Amino acid sequence: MSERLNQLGLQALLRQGYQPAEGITLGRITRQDRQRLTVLTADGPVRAILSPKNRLAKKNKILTPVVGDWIEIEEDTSESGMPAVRMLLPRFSKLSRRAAGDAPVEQVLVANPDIVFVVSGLDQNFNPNRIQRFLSMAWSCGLPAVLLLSKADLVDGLSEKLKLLEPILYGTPVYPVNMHDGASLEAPLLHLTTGQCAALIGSSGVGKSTLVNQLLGVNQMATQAVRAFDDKGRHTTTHRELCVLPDNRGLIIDTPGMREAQIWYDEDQLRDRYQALLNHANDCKFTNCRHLEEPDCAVKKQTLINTQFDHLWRQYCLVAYGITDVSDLIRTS
Ligand SMILES: Nc1nc2c(ncn2[C@@H]2O[C@H](COP(=O)(O)OP(=O)(O)OP(=O)(O)O)[C@@H](O)[C@H]2O)c(=O)[nH]1
Ligand SMILES: [Mg+2]
Ligand SMILES: [Zn+2]
Repeated sequence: MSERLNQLGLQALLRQGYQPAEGITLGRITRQDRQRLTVLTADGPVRAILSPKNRLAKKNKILTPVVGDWIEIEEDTSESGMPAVRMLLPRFSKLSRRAAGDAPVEQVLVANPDIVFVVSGLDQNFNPNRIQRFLSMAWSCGLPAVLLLSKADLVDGLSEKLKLLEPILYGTPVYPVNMHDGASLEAPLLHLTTGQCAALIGSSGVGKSTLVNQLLGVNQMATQAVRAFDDKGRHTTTHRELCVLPDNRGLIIDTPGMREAQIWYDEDQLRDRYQALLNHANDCKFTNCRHLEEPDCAVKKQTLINTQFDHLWRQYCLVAYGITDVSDLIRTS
């Protein structure tokens, strides 16, 4: 398969056992505008459409491709002059949130990310509760997170702010950065390599698109100065877009600023993930052990101390044992 597809992360797909059939056009969605998709293939970018057939499937929730998805596209372009999506390939990860509204509905924001870069400003935007919710959004999808604190060039008192974050980080790497200064972005970029994909999330105006442009070396994403009198920003970016970084440094997906981090919990996924740990529950000292702060807890012993996943495990316990209301985690900022 082509070098280009490897840069897009093909290896992860092959590792899952996917074998492209002869003559198939394979690609990764970089942008979606309603029914129209931009897809990167071995031959470069092409435009494709969700055909009526796809839309029917979409109604039955079989097919809802999003940015980051791998798809196969038809050769035939007779329908609209554009090839249609032939098949959506299985995802190996996804970043989801709880969709707006009362019913618990999953909204997949980004397909197949390897890591989440949570971006937060060190200026007025700085808010440990909000940062915690953005981190939880990644963790609850089983994804590792890295925290980028932007606008380090504009603010004082960094060490006090870092101290405030200590209790919520659980081993999350933190990088104070200036999005306009490439050198300050070198360290966080080490979390990405060829074919690996980072999804950016954070409030509006924190510098997600500025980061992407800095890494690309061109102004591909529109950016806009935050209004001087508040820190709300203007939601400059309105679509998600997957960008290929130069020099094989990986992939990054820009997203629109989020006003609130609505956490999506896939109970089944979490239960599967930790079933192996629960198998040790019989060895806990107390038969009614909740695997939180109890002494001689065999389950806790199995988890890695002080890591992001340990934190996720604790949150799972909180939910599974009904100690607190999940809505605490879903609450808006
Ligand atoms: N001085 C300084 N300015 C920054 C930094 N990061 C971003 N900015 C500025 O902040 C403003 C907003 O940046 P954007 O990149 O548009 O923010 P965004 O997160 O993409 O916002 P949305 O698209 O609305 O979600 C721009 O004027 C940037 O130049 C930084 O680290 N230092
Ligand atoms: Mg933006
Ligand atoms: Zn226990």
